[in-house]
Parts: sequence; C-alpha cells; structure tokens
Amino acid sequence: MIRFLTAGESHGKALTTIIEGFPSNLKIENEYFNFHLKRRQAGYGRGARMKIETDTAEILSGIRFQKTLGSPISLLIRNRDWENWTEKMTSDKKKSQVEKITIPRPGHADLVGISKYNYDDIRNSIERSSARETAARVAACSIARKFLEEFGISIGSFVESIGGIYPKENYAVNLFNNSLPKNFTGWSLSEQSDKSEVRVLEKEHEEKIINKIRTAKKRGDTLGGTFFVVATGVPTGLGSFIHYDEKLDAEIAHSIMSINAVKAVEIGTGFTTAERFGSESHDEIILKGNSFSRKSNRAGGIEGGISTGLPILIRAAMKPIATLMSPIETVDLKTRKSIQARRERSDFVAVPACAVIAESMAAWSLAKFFLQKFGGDSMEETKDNYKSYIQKLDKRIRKNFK
Ligand code: EPS
Repeated sequence: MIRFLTAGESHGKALTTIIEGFPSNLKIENEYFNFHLKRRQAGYGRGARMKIETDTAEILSGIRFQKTLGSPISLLIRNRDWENWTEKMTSDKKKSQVEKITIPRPGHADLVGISKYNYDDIRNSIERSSARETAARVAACSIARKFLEEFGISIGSFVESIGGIYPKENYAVNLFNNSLPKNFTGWSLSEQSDKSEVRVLEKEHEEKIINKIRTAKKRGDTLGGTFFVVATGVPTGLGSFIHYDEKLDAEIAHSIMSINAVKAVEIGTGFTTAERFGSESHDEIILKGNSFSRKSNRAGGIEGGISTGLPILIRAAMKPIATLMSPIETVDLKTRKSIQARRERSDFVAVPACAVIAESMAAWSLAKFFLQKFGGDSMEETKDNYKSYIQKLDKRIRKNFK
C-alpha cells in the first residue's frame, strides 16, 4: 500500500512530503522531480509568485545513488518567498503587529476555514488551502510516474478549453473512437502541449485563449477551463468491481477532484453518454491478434471499475481562481457590513498547471492500484509478478473457454 502526506503553508518555510510503500531499486534521478515541478509552474496567466519561486525537490531520505531503498522517501521544497513572510508566518512569538484578515473571498476556503477551525484570522485559512500545496503533490507523485514508466505506462495531458474557448478540431474524438496511431503514448500529448503557453494542441487555439486571458486580466478577472489526462499502457485488470473503494474510476475521480478548484471529473464520454442510446455508448468487443480489445473507447479505459487495457481517458473542469482583482461582494467579519472581497496576489488562470497536477494525481492512483495487484518489495519482484500475469493473460482465457 502506497501513501503520502504533504505539509507546509503557502508562505511558510517550505513544503514537505513523505512517500511510503514503493519497492526498492526504482531508478530515479533528482532532475526527474524538478522537471515535473517546473512544468507545474508554467502557463500564461500565472501570478507574480511563480517568478519568485524555482521549485526544486531536495531529497532527504529513501533514495541512494539514484535508486529507491524501499524506506520512506522524504522531499523538501523550499519557499523562496518565505524571506518576505518570516514575521507574518513565524511559528514563534509575534514580534510585530500583524494585521488580521477579516474579509473572506467568495469561492475560496476563507469563510469555511475560519468557521470550521475557529481561526481569528483568515490568513490561517488562506495558507494551507492555497494551491501552493500541489507543488509537494507533483514532487511526491513523480515517484509514482517514474514507477509506472518502468511498466510502459505513460501519462500526459492537454488543455481543452479556457474561458469557454474550444479548439476547431475536437481532439478528444480520436481518443474516444480509439483511432490512435500505433505508437501513441499519453506522454506524447504533453510533449506537444508543453510547447504551448496554455498547453493546447493548436496555435490558433492558443492565440484565442491568450486574448481571452488578456481580457480577463484587464477586467481584473479570472478564468477556468477543461483539460484531458490520458494514460496509455495500463494493463487489463487494475481495480475491481468487488468493493466501492476498489473501483479504479472512483479512485481516479477522488484523486483529480481533490485538486484545488477542480469541480468536475469525467471518465470517457461521461456526461454525453447519458444523452445517447446504449448502442451508441458502449464499446464493441473485438479480437486483435490473440488479445481482446474494443472498437472504441467511450468507457475511457475502465469497465466495471477495472481497467480494460485501453487508454484511460480523464476529463476535468477547473473553476476560475477565486481571488479577483475586481472583487465581488462579501461581508467583513469584523464590521459585519457588505464590502468588496480582499485582493490578494494570485493567478489569473492556472488551468495549464492544473492539468500537470492532474497527470501527477492520476499517476498516483494508477501506481496505487498497480502495486495492490502486483505487489513486490523490490522492482525486480514487481516486474516478475507483472510479467507472469501479462504473459499468461490471453492463454488463461483461451484455456478457461475451450
Ligand atoms: C501557487 C502559489 C500561490 C498562488 C496560487 C498558486 O502563491 P501566492 O498566494 O503567494 O501568490 O499563486 O494559489 C492560488 C491560486 C490559490 O487560490 O491559492 C502555486 O504555487 O501554485
């Protein structure tokens, strides 16, 4: 069983994470973490904070000579901005007068946070609910992603829309029709989308989105959007229909929904499936060589909570960032009078980063279910278990149905 915890406030000293349960002898270079951390920081529309930070993971334990030991892996990401916040965020006695925040932002965790935790300063809600925490998640999930790569599982993403601006070509059609090039990988999508400032697949689409973000900035407003995460190479048989918490689609939905500002998650054709006839919704079963496959992939690679062997197709929606430079109405907790919400440095758009975080969380869910199925204390053992299952899969079906 793998697990991880993150700790750290947005403007505290650092973010940390402890990751447990991965087998020994997984090869991973320090740069691998930093590569994905950098991807999370990118995207047109990010705020000034991303200019201050260069997120890098310091490895404190669990890896020796670029190989996991099987012991807990702990990582540290320092907040460079900490030096500007030491007095406001110290764990020690207050040394100066720190102004309390009393005006909650609609759509953020400010009001629910002070209500639940009995805080006397909204700053306490802001700090841990900030999406800064996702840097620690991307670092932790890099282990999962690297682990999956060893088994040919590849994960990538692209932004489908920002502010309601969709591309001319619907790229998802090929994914749902299962009409993909033979050597198609999930990562190939990110290779392409990472070249775009908003992580889309088409230049014209990028320009339209950037214009829309410019308009949002001018208005002091923010935008949300939708994105796809695709995982290829996932073997048939991850997850289960036996129990609610063993279903792969449920696990993935939980992971993605846990990302700040994500409000909807779809697997395969999700909502549109609900509008169609059954004959237009399900994927016809075919034989491809010796293996079973499907003509299409509207199910998004999961049937009965179990992976089918086809690409896992995840689509999610992120709401616009809650901090507005032209704020909407709220109530001051102190004066109890209506007032415009507080301005706080933030992003205008973070959909491209959200898609990278979703890749990471999807990797975590897949690695968790993969290890639940195949187990192993060392990579060698896990690989043996995996190979014996994969090699005999079709043979077993043939034998059972002779
Ligand atoms: C973020 C860091 C934050 C925000 C953003 C994401 O830094 P700061 O609050 O210092 O500007 O830029 O967080 C939010 C959008 C949010 O609503 O909390 C990061 O590292 O991703």
